[in-house]
Formats: sequence, structure tokens, C-alpha cells
Amino acid sequence: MSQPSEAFFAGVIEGFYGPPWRHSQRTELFGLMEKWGLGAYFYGPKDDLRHRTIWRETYPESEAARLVEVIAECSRRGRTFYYMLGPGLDLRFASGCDRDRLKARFGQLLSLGCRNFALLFDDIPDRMDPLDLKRFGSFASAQCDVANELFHWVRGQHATSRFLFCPTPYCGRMAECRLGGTGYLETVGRELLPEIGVCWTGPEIISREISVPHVRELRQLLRRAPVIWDNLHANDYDGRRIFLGPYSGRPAELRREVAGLLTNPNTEYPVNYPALRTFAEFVNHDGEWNPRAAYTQALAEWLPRFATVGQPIAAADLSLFGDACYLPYEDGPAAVDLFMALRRLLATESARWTPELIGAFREPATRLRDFCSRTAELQDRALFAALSRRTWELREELDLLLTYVRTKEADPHAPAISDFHLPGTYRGGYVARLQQLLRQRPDGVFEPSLVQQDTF
Ligand code: GDL
Repeated sequence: MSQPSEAFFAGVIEGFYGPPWRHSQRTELFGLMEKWGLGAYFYGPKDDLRHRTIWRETYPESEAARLVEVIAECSRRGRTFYYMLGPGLDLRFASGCDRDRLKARFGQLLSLGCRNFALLFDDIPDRMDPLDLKRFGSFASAQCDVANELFHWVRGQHATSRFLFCPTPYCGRMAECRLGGTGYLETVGRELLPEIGVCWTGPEIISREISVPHVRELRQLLRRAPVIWDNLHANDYDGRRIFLGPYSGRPAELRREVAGLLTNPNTEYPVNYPALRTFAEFVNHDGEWNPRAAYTQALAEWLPRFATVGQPIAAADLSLFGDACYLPYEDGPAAVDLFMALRRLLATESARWTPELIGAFREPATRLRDFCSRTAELQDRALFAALSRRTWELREELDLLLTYVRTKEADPHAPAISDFHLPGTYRGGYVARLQQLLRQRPDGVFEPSLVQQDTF
């Protein structure tokens, strides 16, 4: 059993958009966090209505009773529970009434057993009421003023309470665009009480890498080391993806440069094992960091959850699937090999295909397709439910490709038509059609695609 260090924040944020996790999932999470040495859990699901949309309202009795259980379970496991509140959508900074509402919210949570808090100003309109602007002069000053008051108030109730703050520009790109106003971060550095930690997601909202120089530069502005809110494994921004790859793109030295490392992972709790396991390993690991080794180890531990009602699933097949759902900016090596084999095949005239060329694609594609089909046999139905839309889509695409290759192999001149993949049903739907109209180039620029869509 690992004991977390008090000063350093290391843990998990339930801070994504989409359905919040279930009570039983949080209970399991706290057990894993205890085993893996992650000390802090942050409750802040964007779609808990009282976290953001109707932040002024306290929890009704039934929901409060649930929270009591979650908080108690968290502390039974020796983990620290943080409640995050995001009032920024419509908070009136100068309003005494709104400040009282904030205190009432934190007051209720204190009465439920919560001792630690965070005030979030992420993903909110970048403008302020004219009265607030007149009184505080800037967004940053207004937010710091509220956070400082709340911090004093909470400390007045509990001398050891800890407090975090999430700025409106919470990554390098947002700061460069001057989101929140000129000098926002400098103002926070100056005016936010030094005891309050500041969250930061890295150069981007979803950062491929977070480097030591990047963090050092930010430390100067904030006058404190940031707490990294890492969205590497968050998938709420794209409903078709899940991320099973290892925590990576962060050097081992980063741990010494920041005040904490927190991960905000996939919305679907059951698929988070590799994300959380490798993250915990990174946080508590000494010396060089080898993400691939951590991934292999995590998958080996995860494999028993893939017990089926039929034949067992092989470790290599789970690994291939994991490689196909790796990280936002990166596919795993086996998935890259499969993709390249397919590209080579399709770039060659089918009349000139060799058995080697076909086999390099067909073997792993068949294995991956079969893995996807087999997830329907999982005993863990919650895991099946979390995977099912993605495994179905991947299986369907692989089926189509295998059918195409089989048709062309038999007769290179035969038209490749599949009865199972008809226009309008397969790859169909309104979003797919909208996506076809505007394409994104590899350099990020969007431009119209010259597609003919006169018919359905
Ligand atoms: C965000 C949101 C977060 C969301 C993530 C990924 C922060 C501070 N806020 O911008 O709730 O899950 O992106 O979409 O990261």
C-alpha cells in the first residue's frame, strides 16, 4: 500500500464532458489509486449540473447522500477528495450574493466531509460584466479576488484545506492568443495567494509533449510551479476515439518541476486501466521513463478483464487493439505496421499483388477484426459497453478492407462492391456528410473539399 506525499498533487481528475462515472467505478478507482500511490481525486465532471451549469444550487438530499459515500470511500482508502466548482459561465464577481452562493456551495460540501477545493475558470466566455470590469479592471484580478476570498473562508473552517485554481487561459496556445486579456497570467502570479495551486494543461489543451523549459517559463509568470492537468488520455472531444496508450511525451524530470501531476482520462471509466496504470507508474517511478515497457506491463495486468464466455483473448491481440487506439497524436507500432502494409497493398496494382504483400496486411487485419468481434463475448459487460461502438466501427472497416482485398485477389478487374457497406448506411449520417465538406490539411488549416454531394 503506497502513501501519497502530502505536498505534491498526484492523482485523477474526473473533469471531462459527458456522463460522470458511477459510484461503483469511483470505489474501484480509489482502491487502484491506493495500490498505485496516487493520492488525490478531483471531482469535477463537467456535466454534473451543479458543477457548472447551475453552480449556485446546493445538492438535493439524495445526491448529497451519494457524495457523502464517495467522499467517505475516498478517505477510507487514504486518498484526498477535492471538490471542483466551475462558476465562471455566469458568475458576477462583484456580487455579494454570488459570493455567498459560492460559500453556501463549499459550506454544504464541508458538511458532507469534503475538505479540499478547486475553483475552475476554464472553458468560459472571455468577457465580463461591465460592472465587474469597472470594479476589478481585469478578468484575472476578478477571478483572483474571488478565489482568495473563498480560500480564506475555507481555511477559516479548516486550517489545512488545500485549494487549486484553473485559469481561463490554461495552456500555452490560449495564453499566446491572450485569452482572458493581456497580462492575465502575470496578474494571477501577482494577485493569487501563493498557497493556491494553478492548473495548466501544457502547450496545448491536449499536449503531445510537456517539456521542462515550457514549465520553467510558466513558473516565472505564475510565481509558482504549476499543477499539470493532463488531458493526454481525455477523449471527450471526439466520440469515436478512446486512448489506451501509455502516459508519454513527458520527460521524467518534469516531476521535479511541477507542483503536481493530475490526469483527466477517457470518459468511459472501464477503458482507463492502461492510462491510469502507466500514469501512476510515471509519477512514482525512479529514473528513465520507458512508456512502451509501462504499456506492455499495464496490458498484461489488464488482460484478465478480457475474460470471455468463449475462447480466451490472446495478449498479442489486446496489444494490437491497444496500438490501434493508442494516443491522440500517435498510433502504436503494430497498428502502424498494419496501416503501412495496407497502404503498400493499395498502392500496388491488384494484378501484381504477391502472397507476401497480401499476407502482411491480411494476417494482422484478421486478428484485429476477430478481436473486435470477440469483445461482444466479454464477461465484463461494462467494459464491453465502453468498447462496443469503437470495436464495432473498427471491425466493420476491417471487414470491408478484407472483402476488398479478397475480391481483387480473385479477380483484379472485378468491381469491389460489398452488400454490407451500402452508401447512406455505411459511413453515413449527418456528421459524416458535414465532415466531408470541410477537410483539414496536415498543417491544421481547414479548406472546402471539392466533393459532389448533390444526392443523398
Ligand atoms: C478542456 C477541459 C476539460 C476537458 C478537456 C478535453 C481543461 C482545464 N478543461 O479544455 O474539462 O475534458 O479539455 O476535452 O482541460
